[in-house]
Amino acid sequence: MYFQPEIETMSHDALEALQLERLKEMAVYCYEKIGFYHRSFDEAGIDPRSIESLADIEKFPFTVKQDLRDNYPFGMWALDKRDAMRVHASSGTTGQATVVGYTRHDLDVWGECFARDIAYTGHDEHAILQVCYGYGLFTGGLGADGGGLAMNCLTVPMSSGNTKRQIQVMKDFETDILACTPSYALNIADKAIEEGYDPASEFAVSSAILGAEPCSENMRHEIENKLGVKVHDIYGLSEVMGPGVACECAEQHGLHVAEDHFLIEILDPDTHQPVPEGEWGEIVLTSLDREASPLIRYRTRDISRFLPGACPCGVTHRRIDRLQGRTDDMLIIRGVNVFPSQIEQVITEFKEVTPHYQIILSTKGSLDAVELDIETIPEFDFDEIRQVEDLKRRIGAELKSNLQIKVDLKLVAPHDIVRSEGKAKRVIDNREVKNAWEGK
Ligand code: DLL
Repeated sequence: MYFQPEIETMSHDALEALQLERLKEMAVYCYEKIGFYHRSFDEAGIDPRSIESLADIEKFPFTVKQDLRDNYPFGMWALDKRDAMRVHASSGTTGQATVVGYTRHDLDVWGECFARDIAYTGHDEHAILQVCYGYGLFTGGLGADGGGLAMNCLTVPMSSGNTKRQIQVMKDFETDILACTPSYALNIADKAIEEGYDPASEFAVSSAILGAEPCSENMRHEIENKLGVKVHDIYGLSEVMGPGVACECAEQHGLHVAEDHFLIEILDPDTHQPVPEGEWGEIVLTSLDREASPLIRYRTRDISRFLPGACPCGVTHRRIDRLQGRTDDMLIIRGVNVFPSQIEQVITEFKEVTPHYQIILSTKGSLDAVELDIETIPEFDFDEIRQVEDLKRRIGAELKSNLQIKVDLKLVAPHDIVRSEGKAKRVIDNREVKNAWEGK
């Protein structure tokens, strides 16, 4: 299913020609309208009018989150703030917030991108879309909402939280598509089951557009089974555009990048050279038609890889794999690099535990220590000491053999770990020196 077949299925040559045309205009636009880019292109000795091929993008300097912070709030915008129509911002929990703008054109593009993702689920304008991403400066709620508007489908603007009500609405309104984070989808599913429903057979919901955080294959299956939905992973980020930069089609094998609006590179984070197709690297994105706050070569810190070959769904835009994590989420446990999503994949193999877990980092003496708390299922009997020790041993052995890591494992009772209504907090960092394990 396509929303804009003429764009989504265009030949790769035609797509590249479109990208080149847009890139040429965008480079000049940024140079002329944004002081930051004027200076940075001059410093790098780049003439924005010299672009001849898409590969010329490699000559341009990167933009990083700190650049947006240094130019807080509106210093990276290409127009006067009063000429934009919407502002979004990152939460700023790890530093100064980054502020981005959208004109009507930018909002239309965003709506189209999300509407393509709705079409990938097989639904059309008759669908009922329940948005349980948070509404506000976070891009999840309004981004999905804009997609519903563009698709012309009935949109239920729930925002996140009030899980009991989400379930009631999902049932009574006969929601077809749920849009929220994977951890919140699982939370909703568990709560519905606790209330005595079997959402898979009793609710109309058949698709879920889930993103904003990594989700292991096992957790995804659990959501699919409990809710009776097909999960479509969706990617986006406040700085570049909210949800809709890339999304999974019905094949559920990789996320098609909206390549008519974004030029994507996947680079080795150390050498900054493109990685070969199929190898993991950092996603770097360039806006091709953003008016309010375009970015050139934005280093996302997100890790993915290009999937080779044509997709059977017919969409010609390239696919990236589901994100492995972020370079700055990567933990180095006694010299071994590991992402929380890899730990999740291992622990969710065990039927005695749930996908609710937390990694707690602390300082012991002069060393960093890692505790992994995992919640058990309600039927698990903590009085059976041998059973508890045996499960800990088996999970520990699996972590060791799959990821070569050794952690201090704690099994905790159901509901000991706070449930997420948005992005789950998987890592709690209580270390004295926090950046000791920071990724590349
Ligand atoms: O999370 C935008 C969004 C909202 C995407 C709703 C999808 C759905 P930020 O809060 O700026 O924006 O966080 C962006 O979240 O750089 C990734 O590290 C992570 N992220 C986003 N989508 C995915 C995904 C929104 N599908 C950061 N899988 C990004 C894994 C994701 N991580």
